[in-house]
Amino acid sequence: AQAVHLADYAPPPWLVDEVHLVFRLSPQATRVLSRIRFRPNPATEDRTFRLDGDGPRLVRCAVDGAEAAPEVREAGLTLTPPDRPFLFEAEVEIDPEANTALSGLYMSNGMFCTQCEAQGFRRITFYPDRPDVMAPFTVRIESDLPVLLSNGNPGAAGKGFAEWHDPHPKPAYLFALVAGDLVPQRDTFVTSDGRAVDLAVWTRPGPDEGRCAFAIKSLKTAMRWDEAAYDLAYDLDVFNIVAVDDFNMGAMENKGLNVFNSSVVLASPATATDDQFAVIEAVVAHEYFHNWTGNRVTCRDWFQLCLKEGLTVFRDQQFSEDVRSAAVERIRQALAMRGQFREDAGPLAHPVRPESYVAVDNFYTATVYEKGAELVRMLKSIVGDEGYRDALRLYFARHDGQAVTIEDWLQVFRDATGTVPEHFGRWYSQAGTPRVTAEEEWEPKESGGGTYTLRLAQETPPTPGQPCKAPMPIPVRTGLLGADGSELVEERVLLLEEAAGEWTFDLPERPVPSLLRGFSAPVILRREADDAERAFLLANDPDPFARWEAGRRLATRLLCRMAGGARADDALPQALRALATDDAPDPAFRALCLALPSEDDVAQALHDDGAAPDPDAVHAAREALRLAVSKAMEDVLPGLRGAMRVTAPYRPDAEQSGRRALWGAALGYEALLDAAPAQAAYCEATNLTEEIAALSALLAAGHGAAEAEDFRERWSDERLVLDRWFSLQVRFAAPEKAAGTAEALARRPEFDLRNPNRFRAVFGALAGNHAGFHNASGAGYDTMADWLLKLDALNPQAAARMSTTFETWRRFDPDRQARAGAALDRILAAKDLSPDLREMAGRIRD
Ligand code: DPP
Ligand code: ZN
Repeated sequence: AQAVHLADYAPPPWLVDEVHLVFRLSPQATRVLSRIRFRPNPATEDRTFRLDGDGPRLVRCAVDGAEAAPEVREAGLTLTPPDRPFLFEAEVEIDPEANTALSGLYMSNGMFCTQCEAQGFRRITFYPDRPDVMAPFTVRIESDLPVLLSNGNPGAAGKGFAEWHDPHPKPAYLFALVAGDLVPQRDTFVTSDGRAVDLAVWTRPGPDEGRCAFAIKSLKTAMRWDEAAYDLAYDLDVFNIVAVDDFNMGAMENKGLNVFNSSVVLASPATATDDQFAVIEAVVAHEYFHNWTGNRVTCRDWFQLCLKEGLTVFRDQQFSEDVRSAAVERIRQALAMRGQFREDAGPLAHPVRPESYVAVDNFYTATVYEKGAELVRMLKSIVGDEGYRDALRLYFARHDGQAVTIEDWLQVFRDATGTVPEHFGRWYSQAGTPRVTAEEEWEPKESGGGTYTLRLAQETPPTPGQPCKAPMPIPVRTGLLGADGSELVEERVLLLEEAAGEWTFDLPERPVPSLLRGFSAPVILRREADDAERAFLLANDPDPFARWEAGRRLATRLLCRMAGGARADDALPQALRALATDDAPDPAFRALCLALPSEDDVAQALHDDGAAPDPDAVHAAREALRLAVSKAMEDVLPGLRGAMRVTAPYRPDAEQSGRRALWGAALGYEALLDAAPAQAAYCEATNLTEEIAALSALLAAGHGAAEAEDFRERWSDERLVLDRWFSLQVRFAAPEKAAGTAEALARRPEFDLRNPNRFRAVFGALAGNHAGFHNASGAGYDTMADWLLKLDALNPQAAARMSTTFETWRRFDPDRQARAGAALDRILAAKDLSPDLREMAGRIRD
């Protein structure tokens, strides 16, 4: 497989005016008949006619009704086209049942379904499978299955067939088809301009039918929100969502027919946790928001993926901030960005807009999604709310129905606001996390008070292929606090545009600076600060993110010292105790503060300091600190748990889930001292959130074997809940046992290599067991490599994605590096390795 480069982009020689598809469904031999109207693209002289096609067997083909004999090679079809618009017709055969890659048309539990992003459509039939070719689609599905769905609005239907018409021109990656024995949960939404839209969430008959209410409610909330916040209304008569068990990603925004991994759509209090409800709400909104940001305005090519994903993630973040707690959501987003920082710090670092790829599916990353969203957020903070609103209005007015680029996106901001910093585009082209260092100076005045100078400087470390970086505009939201915690000046956004900048303030007293409030830029702030100052900010900063971050830094520094042999000191445990018992902050916020940084975070911090982290020492340090916090809070934990216990009927909203989160955090600390409360909580649990919190508390404290067995037996028929059991087994296994546990679980009859959720449950958890995966024996690396290879033979995309578990291997000591390197070499040497996994393992190994 060859690399594709952004610089090589050329417009499509042929455009498509109309697509007509007929599907004669059959599990092993589906026939697809296509009629495609092509016309020469006036924007180019090139008339090469080549259609992508990866797997379909060509049965016959015609040009303007006359039989044609195209050349069909592995990756496509070519023929000599007439020099005018023409009708291309083809009949192909495909085998959905043999499609274990879950890309294109495949079977899941007897249901036909599709996944076409990014390049699945070419596995269905021959087509110019690139996002800048957009066309209206008409689809006829022939099958005896009771429910036959595709994009757009329903047309004629009868015994054994159904027709669909999607009037909105779309790229092939947004095509979808679903057929099966499905049941709908229906609702109606009336748009702001008075059109009724039929909504439905489709599941298999059975218990899943009762688990759609929350998704439908979330969908309606999202539809209303997009009208109010962005003035964007829905544009078809129907909106369908289908839950599918075997799915590579979270969900897919196909026009009018979203297909969802069942784990992000189905929920009931007994079978989903609060966190899962929150994810469902966000993902339903995300996919819905794509209807405008992605579908109506799409990407010119896959290098522009962040154009739709960064913007749509930002929009779903805004939505969650509005319907939940903005402060808590922002902290969660910052936590997600730690994963992006990790990516930026390792061999897989790439710009938000990459410049080359082998398998585009390997670029559905934290950098494109999460950092992409941060760039939109920064733009908004730089141009202001009004400027942002004007820019987005212009974006849709100018580009509706088009496939565009990041240049088009930035131009819209320039034209609408005139104020976009010159070098903002570097954020899209330069990889790596900028380091911002802050230095300050205080010059007292004789008249009292003094002059405070704040100097900021930026530097971005080299990343693969990018040794030198230029400065980027960085908005640093800043507050200056007095000794009593009050704000000495009004909060300001300092825009650091050059390598260094300086700001002065006349102040009545020397301030404590609160920098990067609200996580105003995706950078790492470097500032010499002592623990006392961090403790002060943790106690006093009015900005919730900065407050949380101060506690986080305090804990990370302490854990780094402890990993080097120091003992736990009392400052952090006492600060957490004070916070836990302070009734003023939101319980969800307090729960987030009580969660210690992960072992991976600590390892990364040590690595940033130039040390090779010892995973066992990091693990031991974190365990010791958890125990120290428990002891410092011993007398307040039962009271806290009692106060936070929710007795009202279950609601998955921010208020109740925040209380349950703090309840669970207290229970977790308590379990380290006494298992009885968690054992009782497990027995008394009235919902899955409490059940999992209690079970996790027990397992994390070295108990819970009987409860885990009970959990497995009770939930053996519930695929999604059983995933949690698989995951907990590995996550809480002792480091030396983690790899063996994962291996044993993968050999159980309930383990199904064809189900990506189950694979992630086991092997995602193995990677999440930091000391287990990086165990000195190398067993974690070996087991991961074994199973990635097994998975790769069936599902290359899923295997390639999971291989990112190796991305931190260079952090560790030479012995571990040798073992991880050997595991990667074994992957790279495997016969019939997919291009997907080869690209990833190769980039990681280099
Ligand atoms: N486009 C999907 C999403 O992120 C992923 N395929 O919504
Ligand atoms: Zn998306």
